[in-house]
Amino acid sequence: MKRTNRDRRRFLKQGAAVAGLVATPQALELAGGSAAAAAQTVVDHNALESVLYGKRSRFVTTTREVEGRSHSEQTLIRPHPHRPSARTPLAELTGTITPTPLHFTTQHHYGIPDINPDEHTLRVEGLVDRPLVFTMDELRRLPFVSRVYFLECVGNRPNPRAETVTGTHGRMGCSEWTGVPLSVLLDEVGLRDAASWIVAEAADGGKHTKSIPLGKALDDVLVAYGQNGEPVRPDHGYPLRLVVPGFEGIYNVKWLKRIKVVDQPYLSFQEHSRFLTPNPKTQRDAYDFGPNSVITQPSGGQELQAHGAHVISGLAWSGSGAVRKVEVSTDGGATYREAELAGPVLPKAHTRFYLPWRWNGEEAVLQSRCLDERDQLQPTEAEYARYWNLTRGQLYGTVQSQLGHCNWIQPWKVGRDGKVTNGLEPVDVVVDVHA
Ligand SMILES: Nc1nc2c(c(=O)[nH]1)N[C@H]1C(S)=C(S)[C@@H](COP(=O)(O)O)O[C@H]1N2
Ligand SMILES: [Mo]
Repeated sequence: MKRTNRDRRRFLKQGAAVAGLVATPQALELAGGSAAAAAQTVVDHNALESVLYGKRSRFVTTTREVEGRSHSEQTLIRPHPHRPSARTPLAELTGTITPTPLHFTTQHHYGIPDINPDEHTLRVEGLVDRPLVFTMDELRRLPFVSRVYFLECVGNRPNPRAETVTGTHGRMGCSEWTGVPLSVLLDEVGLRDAASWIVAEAADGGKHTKSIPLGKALDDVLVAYGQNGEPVRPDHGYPLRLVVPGFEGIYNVKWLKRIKVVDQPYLSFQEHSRFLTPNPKTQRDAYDFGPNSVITQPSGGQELQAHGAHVISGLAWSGSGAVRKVEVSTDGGATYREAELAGPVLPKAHTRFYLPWRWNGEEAVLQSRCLDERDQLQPTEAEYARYWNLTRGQLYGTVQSQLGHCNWIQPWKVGRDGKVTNGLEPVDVVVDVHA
């Protein structure tokens, strides 16, 4: 296998040299690989192009994972077959920051607009004293902050039918966001007394629109133009997006063009009764994601190569603040041990945890649970179902956006052969928000 690859690479190099051209798609096809995979093999790290904009090693081929069957079955409307959404390959990542090109992306039906920042403006109006229109240049001249926050789609859910952690939790990422606190802009325009909500609107074809309580808007919401040190990329909202820390991803309006200050939530297309009427059972948690965690290593689809020393590692986060503690079980939740937190523990951000573990070759069920700074503990599937009075059939047969925040524990089972599989009891049907 290795030899074949090397032969292919030599073929590609020679072919390109003889023709004096970059390998054509036909040549790549001839070489037997997919165009994308083969293109990886001709990266010259000393080429000016590679030096101008860094390239990764050709031995690193991790990509996002395009949202499932919607794209093979073109008749399904959601999401649009030619405007793919994609998940973060969580098992391949280290640390807490999601590399921007691997950060999951969701664009519903309308695709990614190509916006010229010189022509883009943000209008702030409604129940204000001085409605204002900001150009990108004007926004960049205002006070700004850089903050690390996770961004998670409500579509994430432990899932007995998913084979990997990308399948269960790949609709999330964590970035350092840079931008103007929305409170600064609202201060500039001056709020009228009746102001109690804001409505944020996008410049995409679908005018993605979300209502956000004013208290949140004045708290920690950012109007962001930077992600991980560079401009927000087109798939994440270039040139401007809202970052609404700890809230569901859908609030984080990309390609932001208008903020209207209002006195009640607007029932836009993206709204849902659950977003607008806080559930008395959860009170202030109606918007914030609760405590959550998942083991990424080892996780579904991986294989332990040897008995002995391993490290169990994963991510923990909470929309309500910082992670206080993560515990890991290797016996399906019968006993837990406290994990180490490996690095910065920031509010509403991914926190990396690990626990050294010796695998003795026996079956093991690995799972983690997160306790957040408000002493909220991540529930098991049974605890979650009991609390909401749902059967397992309802847990997995209800679309996530109606169910709420699906933060119950996802176990992974290690077999005697070292293979890691899903540790949840099987179910026949899982209804998915993107299916
Ligand atoms: N304009 C616009 N903003 C949007 C969306 C969209 O379709 N259009 N999708 C929302 C949803 S459902 C999610 S989960 C996040 C995803 O952000 P990302 O693509 O940067 O990961 O963007 C939100 N903001
Ligand atoms: Mo989402």
